[in-house]
Amino acid sequence: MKARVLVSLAVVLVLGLPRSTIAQPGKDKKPAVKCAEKQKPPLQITPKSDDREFVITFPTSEPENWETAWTVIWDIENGKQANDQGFTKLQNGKEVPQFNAGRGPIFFKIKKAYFKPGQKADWIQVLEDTHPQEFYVPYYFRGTRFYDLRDVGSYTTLSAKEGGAVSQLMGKSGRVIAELRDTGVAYKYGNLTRRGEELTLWANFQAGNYTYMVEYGFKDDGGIVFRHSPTGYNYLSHFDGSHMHGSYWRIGVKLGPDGNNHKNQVYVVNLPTDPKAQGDGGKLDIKEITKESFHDWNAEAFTRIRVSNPNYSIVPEAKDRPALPISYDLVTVQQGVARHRRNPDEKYTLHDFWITRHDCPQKMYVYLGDYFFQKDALNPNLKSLNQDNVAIWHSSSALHVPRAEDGILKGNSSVNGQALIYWTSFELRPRNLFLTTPIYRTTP
Ligand SMILES: [Cu+2]
Repeated sequence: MKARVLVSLAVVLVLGLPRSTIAQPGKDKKPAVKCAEKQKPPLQITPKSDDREFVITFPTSEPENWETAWTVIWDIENGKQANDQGFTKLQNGKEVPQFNAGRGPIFFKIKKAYFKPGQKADWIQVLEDTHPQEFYVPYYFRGTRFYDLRDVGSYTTLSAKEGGAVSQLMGKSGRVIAELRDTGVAYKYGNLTRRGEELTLWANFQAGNYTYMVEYGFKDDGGIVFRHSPTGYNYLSHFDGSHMHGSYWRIGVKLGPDGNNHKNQVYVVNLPTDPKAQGDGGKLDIKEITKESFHDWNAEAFTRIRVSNPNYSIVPEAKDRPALPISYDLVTVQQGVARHRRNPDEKYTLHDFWITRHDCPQKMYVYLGDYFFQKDALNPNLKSLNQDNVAIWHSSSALHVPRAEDGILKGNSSVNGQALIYWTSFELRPRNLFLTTPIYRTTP
């Protein structure tokens, strides 16, 4: 037994748990493997400070020989900070603050994120002011519904032990964990292969009986993965309480190096669905969005939203084409499309992507319907994007159909179990930020 306990951390990390260490039901009273000591991720953080900015380089196994890097500036903001920033609603001609000034931490923000696609490359800003702006939970077959961010919860404090094997509790308030993750095989052909890495920043929003996990995954290949998941204790302790967990995100994109990141262009990209347009001579349908507008995700067209910087290229021009501007594609991973039409205040759910200027006076996702429509007509005052920076508003939703595994039998209490986490996600994928495959190794 003692020998089992002494299985080295390295072996556990690399190979996973040897089968012989798994406790047999009813045989071992204590866990067979002790919790190994954690490693800290290799973040450059000012020691003993409330530093909310870090740099990480990849691959993390080669700190001298790194190839890509992220600089991330994050924050958790409270109700007063939100009100000071203009999170208001126009009511009878007056701007009414939407958060009680005493509300705790309600926004888990990436204030800025910069990616460096090579040691000699520029730092390229990607994000500016990105956060889940609402968690909306309407129940089906009854009238119950919750605006959990606007009206109810806040981000909770975490414990360092909740982090993975390579993790760190961040900030003075301890509401964020940074965690280094193996993301599996990044590419493979024969013996040319490597595993990918992601620095995940996560927090947990608690609203009464429910909580939401929120994650930002900064990948070694320049991608960013956005994830949300419900968990906690079901509001209704029976099977027929189906409900939607919607996470409504504001994704502020500002693409380019400092000093050259104010001009961006936005496109909606669709694969043509007409077979005639898919043959020889056909091409992707790429339309520039020049005005504040909404767009829908078409499953067959694999709709994505692209942001480009027309003034910054890494891939130079060639004989047969101009230089290729750097871009990021917002690619959504939909389990379904959550449309809510039962209540007049749910207009913001009627489209999948809303594009506004970055300085749009409407900062609340749930009032986007009021911003885009006046009664049922389009707001005539929607602005030209003018190739300025934009905010993309997008939701990721999970339909929760309660089951016995969600701890609802015998009522919702801590002794009976809780709803397991299940994720919704979407990604920002880099496009033409590299001259070749990121972190490619020709010698395995
Ligand atoms: Cu649920």
